[in-house]
Amino acid sequence: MAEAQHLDTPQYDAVVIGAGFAGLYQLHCLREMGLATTVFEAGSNVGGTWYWNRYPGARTDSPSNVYQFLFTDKLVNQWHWSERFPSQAETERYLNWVADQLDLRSDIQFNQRVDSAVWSAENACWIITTESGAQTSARFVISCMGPLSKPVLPSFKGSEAFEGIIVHTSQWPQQDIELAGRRVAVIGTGATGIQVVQTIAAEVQQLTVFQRTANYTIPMKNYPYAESEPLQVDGAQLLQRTRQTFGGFDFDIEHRLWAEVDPAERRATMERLWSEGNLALWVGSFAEQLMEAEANEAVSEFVRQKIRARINDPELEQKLVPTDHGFGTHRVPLETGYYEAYARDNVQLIDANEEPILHLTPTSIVTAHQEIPVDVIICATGFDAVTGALTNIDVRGRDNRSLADLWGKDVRTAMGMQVHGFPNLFITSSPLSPAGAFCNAPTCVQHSVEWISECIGYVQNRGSAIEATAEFEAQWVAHHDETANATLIAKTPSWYTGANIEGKSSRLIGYPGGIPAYVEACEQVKQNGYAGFSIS
Ligand code: NA7
Repeated sequence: MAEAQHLDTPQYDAVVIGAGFAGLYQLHCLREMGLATTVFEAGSNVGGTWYWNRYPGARTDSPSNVYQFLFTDKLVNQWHWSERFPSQAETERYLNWVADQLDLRSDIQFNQRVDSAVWSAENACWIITTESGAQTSARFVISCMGPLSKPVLPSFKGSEAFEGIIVHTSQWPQQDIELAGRRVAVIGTGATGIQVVQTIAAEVQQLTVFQRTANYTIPMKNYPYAESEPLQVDGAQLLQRTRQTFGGFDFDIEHRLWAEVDPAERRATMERLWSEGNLALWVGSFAEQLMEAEANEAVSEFVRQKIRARINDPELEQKLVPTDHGFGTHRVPLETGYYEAYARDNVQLIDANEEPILHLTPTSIVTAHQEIPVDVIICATGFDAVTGALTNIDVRGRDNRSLADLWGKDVRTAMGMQVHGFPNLFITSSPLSPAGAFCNAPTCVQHSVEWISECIGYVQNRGSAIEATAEFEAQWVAHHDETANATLIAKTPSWYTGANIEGKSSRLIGYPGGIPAYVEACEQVKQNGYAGFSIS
């Protein structure tokens, strides 16, 4: 573990971990404030999620008008998105362009995975050690590692002898994997698995999909923007708008009450939102559908009918139409031709609950009923979401307390910004904030980064350390729980509740009170001189 020595003056004002959306903007803001800042990035380039998740079919489920930086005219309307829902490649190119436009690269250290961060009370700074053993000290640390960056890989008996390729979608190699004409298995049918399946079905020789849980989906309405008529937005206005809507998009939740709208009008509303081809039916519809069983069942059945209409085979219908959870209680993926992929002769869908993988041979997957020859196994099996990236680092706060130990028992934060006991550590895409799970990522990233930057500016003039008080954290956790427990999402096992990781502390990982309520709470704290935080 790092030791605090010769650190009377920290080497940097701030260390940022991660160079995706959050890290790039955080670096820009701190540099604009005149703070000596460096970024540690595990990858060899910028992009974060869009650097790592290069699997076939990866694209955003948020439209490009709101899935971009809106904070400066230097960036808004200077990049011409080619389509409504950009691909991984285009989003990665965009983030590279942002890094160049803002001249960020000189302050980013690539191929530097952070191993530990240890608070030195004596010097009021963090000692950061990277995997290479190099040590740095900084007054502030800002975690910008994204909510979904620690992959979960299943372990299979026989995998060490398997002669083909086993790959997690978020660890897809830069040089790509040749899939054309090969026998491929995909494990997992969340947002990622669905994108992979619909993309590779026609290309591979044989595709076997292992599904544990069928998901509700919405057909993505994607379309190109003509070169001559690129997407144009009013950045300042749109940025403000995204902070006034429930999910951080440019559409808001339906403000009429479910109970006060007659069934025909409810149906018309669902049809209208469905046909938007985005996530509006999920986070831009009646609030009750995520809170009351009856409303939820009505929307669930509406979506089931839409899915059934796409499937001609009763056995496939049985497997693909979700019945074990309600619409929107899991992340709702957008899809394009997903159901049609299963009508192909070269595609087989296996219910992984009835027919789990027993073991691998050097060339095949063996289940209770069959042996399936495979060349490539693609694990679209998700992430240790929201907490995993930070608990993967040995973070030691005051009195040597371990963040991994704390969150292992109880995932808590103060408004998602800090954790009591960990001075000068700020977190973006944090547990118990909307950014953790229920927000169009760039909306929440821009908000969190701005709040954190202003807070650091405030502290700098008043002391050397800021830390959330235990009382404020307890208040936020209680408010979070009250808000969360009113939803059906908190009652349904998924990665939102930590259920995909054995032994993970169970608490709804994202704050589901909506962006406006969250932004207002953060604003109140700031207006009151960072009430709830102590400065020393
Ligand atoms: P998700 O949403 O966590 O999906 C993972 C999928 O993998 C899900 O269908 C899981 O089934 C399945 N899974 C996980 N482990 C196994 C094993 N061992 N065997 C079979 N199936 C398994 O991750 P994604 O990457 O799809 O999406 C994450 C986010 O990225 C998404 O929300 C968007 O925000 C973008 P389960 O549902 O647990 O039964």
